[in-house]
Amino acid sequence: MARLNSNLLANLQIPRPNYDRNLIKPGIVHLGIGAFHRAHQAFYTEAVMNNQGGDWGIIGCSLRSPSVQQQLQPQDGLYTLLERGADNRPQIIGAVQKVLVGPDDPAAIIAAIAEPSVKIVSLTVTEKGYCHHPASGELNLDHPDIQHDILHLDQPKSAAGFIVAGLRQRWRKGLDPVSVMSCDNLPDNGAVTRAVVTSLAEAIEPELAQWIRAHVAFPGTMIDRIVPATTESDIEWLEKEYGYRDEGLVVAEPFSQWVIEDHFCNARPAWENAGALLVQDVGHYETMKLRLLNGSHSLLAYSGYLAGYQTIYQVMQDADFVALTRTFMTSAARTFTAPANFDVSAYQQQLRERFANPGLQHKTWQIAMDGSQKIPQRWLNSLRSLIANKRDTQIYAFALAAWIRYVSGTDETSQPIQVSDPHAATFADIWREHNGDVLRLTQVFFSLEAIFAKELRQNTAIQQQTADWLNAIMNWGIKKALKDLLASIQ
Ligand code: CS2
Repeated sequence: MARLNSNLLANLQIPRPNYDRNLIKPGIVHLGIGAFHRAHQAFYTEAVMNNQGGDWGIIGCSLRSPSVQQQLQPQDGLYTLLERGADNRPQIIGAVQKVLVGPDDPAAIIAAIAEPSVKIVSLTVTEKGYCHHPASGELNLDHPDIQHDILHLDQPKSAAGFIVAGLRQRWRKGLDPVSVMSCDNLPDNGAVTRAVVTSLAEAIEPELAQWIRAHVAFPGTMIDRIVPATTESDIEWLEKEYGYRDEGLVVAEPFSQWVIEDHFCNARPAWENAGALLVQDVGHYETMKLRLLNGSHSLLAYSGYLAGYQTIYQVMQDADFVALTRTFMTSAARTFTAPANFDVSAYQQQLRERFANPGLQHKTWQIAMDGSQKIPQRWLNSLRSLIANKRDTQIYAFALAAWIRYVSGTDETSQPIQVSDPHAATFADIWREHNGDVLRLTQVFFSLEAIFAKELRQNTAIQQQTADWLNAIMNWGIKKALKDLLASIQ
C-alpha cells in the first residue's frame, strides 16, 4: 500500500495544501510535536497558509522519543488530519516541514530557534514538561533535567532549556526576539512559561535573563480540541477508505477552539482569519475550560475506568455518569467568572455532546495519566473556592476518592491498572502502608505538598468526606457509590 508523501499528493481526492511547500520558510519552532499540536495549532496555521500564504512553516521537535520523526520523515512531513463526527473528513496538512529529536541532535533544535525567519517558539509539552512546582508556578531548580541544563545548556533536555539556549543564540547574534507561546492546559500558561524560562536563564546568565524579560513576549493561550491517541485500526480504516497508508495520521473531533492573548513581540500568523480569537485576557476562558472540560474529563476518566469503561464515549452511554457530569459541571460553574457575553450552560451542554461523540475512541486511561499534574487546576482550585463560599463539596470529595482508588493500581476486578504518573511510586507506597485504614490513607494523600495547597492539607472536613466516599467505593464498587452520590445530591 502506497505511503503518504509529496509524490502521492496529486493523486489524492482529499483537501491538501494549496501553497507551494517548497517555497515557504520556517516561522515557528514547536516543542512537543504530538498528535494534539498536529490537530490544533498546525491545523490553524495550515488554514492561514492555504488562505493567504506566508512563511509559517513549522519545525516540529520531539523532546523525548523519535517516533513522530519516524512517522513523518518518510512522508515529507505530510500527515492526514481526520475529523470524526457525524461524518469523516480527512485533510492533508503540509505545515510541518521537518521533525527534530532532542536527544539525537539538541544543537539542531537550538539552531532552528535561532533561524532568522523564525518568529515564534510554541510548546505542547504537557503539564510536567514545565519542570515547575504546580502550586507556586515556579521553576523546580532541583529537577534533574533543569540541573542538567544549568550545567550543559548546549545540550538541553528540558523545554525551558531549549528555549533559553535558542534565545541565547538569538541574543548573541543580535537577532529579533521570538514570542514564546505555551499551548498546554495550565492556568496562566504564558506566565508559567515566562517564570520557568527567565528563572533558568537567571541561573545561567543573568544578563540574558534581563534581555528576555525586556524583549520576549509570552502570550497565554486557551486551546481546545479532543484528540485521542491514534490507533492501528484508525490507520487501517484510512488505508481501506482512501487507498494510502499514513503512519502519522491524527484523529480529532470536529470542534476546535483557540483563544490567544494578543501579546507578541514579533510577527505572527493571522490566526484570527482561521477562527482563533485574539483577546487581551485569556484568563476567564482558560479557567472555564480547565474546570469544566478538563475537570469533567479527569472525573470521568478515574470513575469511568473503575466502572470498566475504556472510552469516554462508553462512559457517556451510562445515564448515571451523564448525571454525574451534569452535576459536576453545575458545581464547577459556581467557582469562576465566565468570559463576557458567554453562555456557560450552552457550553456545558456542548461539552456533554462532545464527550458522547461515537467516532472518538478517547481512552479513560489516556486522560487518567499524570493526575498529580492535572488535578490542582482541574479540581482543587474549584474545590477551594467552594469551601471558601461554604458550598457543597461532595462531588469533589467523590472525584478525589475515585482518583485515590484508581492510583492504588488495582481495578475492581483485581486486575492491575498501569498507573502513569510522576508520583506513581509514592502512591503505591502510601497504599501499601495504609491499606487497612482508609481515613489515614486519605490524610496521607492530602499531605502531598506537590498536589495539595496548604488550605486543603489542613482541612480535616474535606479529608473525612473524601475518606467516606473512598470507603463507599471500596465497599460497594464505583457504580453503587455513584448512585448514592447522585441520591445524596439531588
Ligand atoms: C484531556 C485533554 O488528556 C487529558 O487530560 O483532558 O487532553 C483534553 O482532551 C483537551 O484538553 C481538550 O481540549
